[in-house]
Amino acid sequence: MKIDVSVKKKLYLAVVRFRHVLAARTAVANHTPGTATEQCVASLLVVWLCSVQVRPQTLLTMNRARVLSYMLSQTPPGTSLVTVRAWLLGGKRGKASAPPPPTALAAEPFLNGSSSNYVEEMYSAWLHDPRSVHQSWDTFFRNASAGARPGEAYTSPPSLAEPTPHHVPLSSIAPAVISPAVSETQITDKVIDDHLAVQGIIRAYQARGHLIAALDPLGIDREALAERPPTTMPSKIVVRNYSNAVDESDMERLFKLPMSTFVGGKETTLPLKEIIKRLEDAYCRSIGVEFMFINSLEQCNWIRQKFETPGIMAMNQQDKRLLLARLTRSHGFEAFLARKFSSEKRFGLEGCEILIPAMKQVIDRSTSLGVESFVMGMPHRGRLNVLSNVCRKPLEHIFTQFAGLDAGDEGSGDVKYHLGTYQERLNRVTNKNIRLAIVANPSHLEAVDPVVQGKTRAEQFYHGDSEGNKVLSILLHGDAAFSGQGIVYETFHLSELPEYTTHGTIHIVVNNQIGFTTDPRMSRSSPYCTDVARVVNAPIFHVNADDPEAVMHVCNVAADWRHTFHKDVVIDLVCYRRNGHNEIDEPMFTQPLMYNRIRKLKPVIDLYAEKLIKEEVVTAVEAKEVRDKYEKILEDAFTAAKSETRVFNKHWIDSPWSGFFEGKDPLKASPTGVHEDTITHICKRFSSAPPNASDFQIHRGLQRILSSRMEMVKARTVDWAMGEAVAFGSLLKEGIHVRLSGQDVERGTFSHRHHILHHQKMTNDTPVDKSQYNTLANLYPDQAPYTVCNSSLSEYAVLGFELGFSMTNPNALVIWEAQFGDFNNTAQCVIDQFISSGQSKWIRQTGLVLLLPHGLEGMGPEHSSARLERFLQMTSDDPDVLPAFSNDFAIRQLSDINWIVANCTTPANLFHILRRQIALPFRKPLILMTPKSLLRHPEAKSSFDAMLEDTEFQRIIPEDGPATQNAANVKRLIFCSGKVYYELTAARKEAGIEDKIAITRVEQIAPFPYDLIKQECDRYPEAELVWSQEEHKNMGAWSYIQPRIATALNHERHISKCDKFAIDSEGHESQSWYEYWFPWLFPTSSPTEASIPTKNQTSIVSDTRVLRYAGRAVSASPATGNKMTHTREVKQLLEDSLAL
Ligand SMILES: Cc1ncc(C[n+]2csc(CCOP(=O)(O)OP(=O)(O)O)c2C)c(N)n1
Ligand SMILES: [Mg+2]
Repeated sequence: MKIDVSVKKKLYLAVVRFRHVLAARTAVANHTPGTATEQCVASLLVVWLCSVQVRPQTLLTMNRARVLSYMLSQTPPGTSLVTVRAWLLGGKRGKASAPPPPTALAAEPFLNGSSSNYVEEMYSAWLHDPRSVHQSWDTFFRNASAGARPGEAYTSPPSLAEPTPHHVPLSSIAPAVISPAVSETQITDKVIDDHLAVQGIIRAYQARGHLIAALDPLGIDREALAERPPTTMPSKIVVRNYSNAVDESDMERLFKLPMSTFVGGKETTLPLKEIIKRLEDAYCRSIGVEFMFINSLEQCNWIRQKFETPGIMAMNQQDKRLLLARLTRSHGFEAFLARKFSSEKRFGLEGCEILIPAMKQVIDRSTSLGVESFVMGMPHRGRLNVLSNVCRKPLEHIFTQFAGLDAGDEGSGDVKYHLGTYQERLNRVTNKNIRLAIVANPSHLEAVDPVVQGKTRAEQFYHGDSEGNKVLSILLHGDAAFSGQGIVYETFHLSELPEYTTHGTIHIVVNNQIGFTTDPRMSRSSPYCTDVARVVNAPIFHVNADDPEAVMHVCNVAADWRHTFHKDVVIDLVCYRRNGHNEIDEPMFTQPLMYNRIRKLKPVIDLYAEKLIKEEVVTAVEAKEVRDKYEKILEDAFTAAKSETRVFNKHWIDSPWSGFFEGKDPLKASPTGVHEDTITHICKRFSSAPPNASDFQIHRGLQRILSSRMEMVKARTVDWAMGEAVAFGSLLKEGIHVRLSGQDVERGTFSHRHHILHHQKMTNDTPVDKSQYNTLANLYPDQAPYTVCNSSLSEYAVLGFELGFSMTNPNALVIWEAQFGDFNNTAQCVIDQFISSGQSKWIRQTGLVLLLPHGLEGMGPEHSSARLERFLQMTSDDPDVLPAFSNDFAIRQLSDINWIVANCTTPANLFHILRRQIALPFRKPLILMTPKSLLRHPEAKSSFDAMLEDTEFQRIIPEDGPATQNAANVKRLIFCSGKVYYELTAARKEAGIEDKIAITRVEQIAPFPYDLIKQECDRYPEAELVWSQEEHKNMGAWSYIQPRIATALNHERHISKCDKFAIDSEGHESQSWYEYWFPWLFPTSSPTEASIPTKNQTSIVSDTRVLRYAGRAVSASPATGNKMTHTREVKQLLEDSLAL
């Protein structure tokens, strides 16, 4: 006979729907008669016991409310919980009148007319395969076939969830109470109550066992299990009220184990004493597991199984020996540095030496599960040890960092405990090649987290690793920083977002229970430093760092978890800090008690070696041999390092791009203009509905936008959005991946972009917007992918993420757009510590673009200023030095500067500057002020002509009106940048003075276009020079422009290339990045006298012309909040600029 699988499925679903009945069982055990929910609970219980009576079809069509009311309707009117319970149990409790004794019909209530079809289905299925039906049916049909009399064949289902291997007949656990032939409706109240209590105890251990786990090697944190008097009774801290439900006399009683525990192994019943012992072993020894807040039952069960299964933590001898060897190295490294460089800061790992074996275990395990690349971020603590013993960075490179040597190449460098590295090596345990990167980071704790995530995501993206099976991020944290820094929270919130997920990060906290001089009582309000991870349902494994084998176990589980569920997980290494914050600090000043304890503690290497010697896993001689061998390796490297005379920043690059620079002229950019056909094709697609337009309903307003775009195509013009789209589209055509990320970027804050079209028709199946069309992703069949993604409402994490993304592949245009420019200030750390200074500190390049809406539009103090002045202030070009003018002036400037700051006024210039990011033979961050009102300004449009092949980015846009015909008589030359240009030209036109005033736009502000500005000034020899800006005088570009225009006009100084790079103490020129990558283009030569600049090379040739400021006065606030004042200020600005 054929089984109808849908019946099986439906029954299962029905059963699952009633999972909450389990809760009812607990409620019954704990109930207070007369509560409001009593009726419901009673009903649930009825349905639980009689669930098979309900037709699955009926159940499947009912929502939760209906299920409840249905249940209520099944309950005899006026029945109280006590009554129902008494009725069900056949007991005498409760004052309500007892229900009638069970009859045959009452015992088998499902055998009624309305369920006959269903029963038949079940019976057919059972005949075919008894395992295909629920256990209760199986029992029923078995008993009935064996000739049981009516009323005796039915046994109530043991559980409403999936059948469990733990199922045992109740008769076996309560033999004194019932005989096998007796129905369980006759089980006593006590049996039920006690079982429910034991279930509660089990659950309590799972949820709260960590509260008494012996996690703290110092033992100052809490009353750990180890310190409690030995007893078989469960701890009240863990089981709370359940401790009253059982007493010593219950300890030897057998209890059936529920399916929610794995402590039984193959056993289905255990004495209570043994259950408690096993739970304490699993949850209250050296490991404290926090996971019961996770919403997924599957995930909770997975974790239970990983910690509860008897013997699961056992380790074989070989692994123990490996662990000892790794601990030996970790300890030996710190001890060696302490001896050799006793007065140097190194932020050693002493007190948490287990970190090294822990990381290696995570890496080994993950490698065996298929991971090939690890991207890591970490703070100062133990960093050198990790670099050496986890990444296998040559020891010589590390030791030379202590030697105070000169830099042998480009870059200002960084302190040794911030540097990154990239290593490829063979993982000896798995015999697989792996890549390991530690991302360089600033002192700012946790700031590197999102950068690591972005880099990881990019590696996954470019390797086609859509599930994160090959690339894994590991983030290390300090306890104080993990709980204190908001960026941790922001980063966690990226973890499950489709375009930002790295498919699970393994977090390891070096929880030394102190941050600098502040202990947890003063540094956080949460019970654990790891609580932040709970927001993403990440399991948290606290572990005593002095129990190395327990640590290895959680590392394995963490790696397996990440592999199985692709979700974040936290390992909290509870340890101590043997020294002060750094090796020179005195910790007794502030933590005398803690440090008194610490001084009495043996290092973990000694503890573990003693343990293994006692277990006869190693001998004392063998343990010593391992130590001596490593000591020799260290000594040899130390001797070799002594012969080094320079340190090289290039040894510390975390994201090498060697292939990118090969064969390129370092000072030659590719053209940025494109063929007209390309422009037309992209513009047409950008102006059209999806190809399957008939099935895809576009919003009416959007249809209008698309039609007006098509009109522009006919007129061969583009507006801002279209200029941007052509830049993106043409890069995509050339195989360049484009990624645009930020808040609401898909539509655009100002509703101008609309890169994702949404199908407007809703169906019942798609209650949420699901049908979307990404136009730019569908321009050419062989184009590169286009990613446009609305981000979480974070600037710090998202900008950090995009920076990390951009570091991975130089052949990608990665863009972060701020909702309004001023919001970049909450990402200030990324801007200051990474973007503006990253290349200098870590010789790491990035072409990341920041789009920052900027401009005073009368919208008030917020949303007006992207703080242009700050970016300009951090620009690394010298205001007093005029670089030599040459054919490659513009690109040399770009190469030398730390970033590019621009404010474009035409879509064509936007198009070119975006494409130039990729056309350059190197990568520089681009800080772009972007407009708001210009997005729709009728004049802020460009012709296709301005984007064709022979065109390029215009660093300045000179005056091209009547004033150019009359240059010698022009009275004033106004320089300006950004949208104020359009206000100035309109006012000038109105005043009829277009021939008297020339207006030149400075589009690229930094590096400053000295050459072109000087040309402009020379073109209008009689003109007064004015800088006009809409920002207040102490803001905007004025402070940057003023000294540079002065330098352009009044100073001439020939500066040789080497002036931009360090000259060492012997007068040798150090290498620039491009000399490093392109040595054949720069043959080494001894510096001549002429090429070594001196301070006296400046010569003043003229000081007759000065630049006047026209604009708003200084202000503390970026813009007024008053409309009238705004209008007045604009009027004043225009008058100051234009009045002759
Ligand atoms: C954002 C930031 N604020 C302050 C500091 C200064 N600081 C450096 S280490 C440290 C203590 C860090 O404690 P913890 O995170 O527990 O790491 P540990 O040093 O204990 O390993 C502080 C406050 C910093 N580096 N970064
Ligand atoms: Mg700490």
